[in-house]
Amino acid sequence: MPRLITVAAAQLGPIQKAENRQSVVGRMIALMDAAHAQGATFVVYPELALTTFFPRWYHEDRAAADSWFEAAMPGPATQPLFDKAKALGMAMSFGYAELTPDGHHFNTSILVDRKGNIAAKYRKVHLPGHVEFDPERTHQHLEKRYFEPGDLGFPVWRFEDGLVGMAICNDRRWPETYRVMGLQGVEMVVLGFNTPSVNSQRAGEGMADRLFHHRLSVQAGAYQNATWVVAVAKAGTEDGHHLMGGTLIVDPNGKIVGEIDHEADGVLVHACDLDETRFGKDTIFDFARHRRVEHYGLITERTGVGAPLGR
Ligand code: CDT
Repeated sequence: MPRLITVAAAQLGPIQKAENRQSVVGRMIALMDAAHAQGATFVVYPELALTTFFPRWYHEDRAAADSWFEAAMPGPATQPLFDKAKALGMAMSFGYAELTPDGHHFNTSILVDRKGNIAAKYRKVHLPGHVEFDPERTHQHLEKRYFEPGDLGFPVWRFEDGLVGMAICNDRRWPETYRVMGLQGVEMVVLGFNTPSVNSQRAGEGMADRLFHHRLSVQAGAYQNATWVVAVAKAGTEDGHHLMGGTLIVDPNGKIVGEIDHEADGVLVHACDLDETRFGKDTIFDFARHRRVEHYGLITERTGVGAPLGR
């Protein structure tokens, strides 16, 4: 019997600054209905799914940005999403800006089980961007201003019928993200992203390069750790700022099994056989047999580049 998770990558089209949570949750519920109609039992939404990608907007007063954050999950606006998931018996994952009771701010995603209970939480570790307004950039990317780095690491959970981990957007570019989960036997990584289609510090780097780096990172992470990866975009133009899209599902062999080629709300459904992870995990990426940790010390000893170890 194959161990199947029929997953829906539920891409959101643009969310304008003026669109409220109730409206976005309505769109997410419509996507859940579409996913359910296509046989999915697990629906994955993007990073910061409930609002526009607000880190592009500078608030001089840091506290003014708190209006983008959720102090409770579920809260009044998101409760209907949880109710719908429970009614349909759907598991889900989505990202949101988390404000903790003691005043901490994180870029967070959660796993919610088929009964509507939060089963797991992840807080984005690799925050891109900058703290202060940067006039040199074509657009701002103020994640380092509004969020603290995640404090929960990269755990993997027994979820649905497999071992599932989470990452968020920029995390997908870092091999450490996948390897820490790979060392826990991860079989499916779910991640949401908001990627501007232009590099704010390199105007010539447009959408083709951005999509190339996105696919390269996700496919490499999947292959090198023999895991499924479900990567879900927020896409399209938000108040004049374009997000590139590129929602895709990658198999444990590193191959793209499906991709969304538009910038609107839409679902990509795939029945992922978790046992397909076995071949890679038992052969070329059998970590216990092949890894040489005695040579990997620099990975945790150094953050940045230091002196070469050779002559
Ligand atoms: N949301 C997010 O992490 N976006 C980044 C943009 C990097 S450019 C500052 C990404 O890795 O796609």
